[in-house]
Order: sequence, then C-alpha cells, then structure tokens
Amino acid sequence: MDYPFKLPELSYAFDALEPHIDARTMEIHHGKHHAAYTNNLNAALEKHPELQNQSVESLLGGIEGVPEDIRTAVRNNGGGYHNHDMFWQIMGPGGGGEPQGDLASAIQQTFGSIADFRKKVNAAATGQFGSGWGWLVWNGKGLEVYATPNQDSPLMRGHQPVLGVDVWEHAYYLRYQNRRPDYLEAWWNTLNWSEVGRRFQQAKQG
Ligand code: MN3
Repeated sequence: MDYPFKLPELSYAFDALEPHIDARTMEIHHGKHHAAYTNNLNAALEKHPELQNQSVESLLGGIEGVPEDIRTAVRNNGGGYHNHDMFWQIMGPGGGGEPQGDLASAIQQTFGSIADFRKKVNAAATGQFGSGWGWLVWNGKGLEVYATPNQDSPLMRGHQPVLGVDVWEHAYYLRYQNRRPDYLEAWWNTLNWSEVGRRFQQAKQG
C-alpha cells in the first residue's frame, strides 16, 4: 500500500541540473509544487478509505471509476504526484546525449531519427496551450508523442509514459521567463537516458 503517499526524495542536489535548470526552480518545484500534489492527493483519499489500497498508477488508469466527489482532485493531484515522480528520475547530473540500444532503434524506426524525435517532442510541448506535459509513450503497440493539459497522465489513456517534460511555467519561468522553447532545448541536456531506456523496457512488458 502506498497510502498515504510521500513526497519522493530527489536523488541529486537542487543545483545538480545547473545551468539547464536552476537550483531555485528545482527547490520550489520539488519542495512546494510536488509536495502540494502529494498532500492534496492524500487529503482526497482520506474521504474514500476503500481506495487507499490502490497504487497511484491504478487510480490514474481507472480515473473514470474514481468517485465523482474526488475524481477531479485525484486527476489533478494524483497526476501531479505521478508525473513529477517520473520527471525527477528521468533527469540527472551529467545527463544528455542520445538514447542507446532498443530505445534508440525504436525511436529511429518510429520517428525517422533521434533529431526528428526531439523536434516532435519540442513541437508537442511548445504547442500545448497553457500548462501541461509533452510525452513519449508506449501505447501498447508502439511509441507515440503527444501533449496533455494540466497534470493529465498518459495512464488515463491506457498508455505507459516513457518520458515526459513539464511545461508548466513553474518548471522554467525563473530562468527562461516566457521562452518555453529555450527551456525545452536546455532540458534535453538533463536527460538520464539509461533510466528512460529502463522505462521503455518496462512499458513494453506492460
Ligand atoms: Mn511541475
């Protein structure tokens, strides 16, 4: 049982992603935003003890079956909890470079090249009006790139997230202000591709 959910610890220092993502942004993003999603998810589930034995993946995958009085809270805060947990793990100090192995082959087969794949993620993430996420997902048959609004998770579509990039302004405004494309370009330099590759294998295995 995961309930009550706990704010996952970062496995690196707030300044570890400098200069791409600044320490103050990381501190607020993890310590305030992710903490708030965690607390609000717990508060929502307090009202429904029968859901407290479910994983967050199960809650999001079955979001339409969550009782209506807490469905929006679980959608937003459960999504926020799970999305950020992944986000911290797919980044890290000394990141960047290119995917390797099976993931690299699958990306090349699906999108033509690694460069075309990056363009596609950047376009989806830049094109998301307002707040949301850009994703690479395993849709059960292959890889797909798209964006979701707010804290919506690919799990709500029955898809497995392989990587995701947060394009809420809180993720980049201190350093990049309104320049979301500049943030996205820099973000690729933080990617922990071995973790993304591990998630790809896990997603394919269902
Ligand atoms: Mn965020």
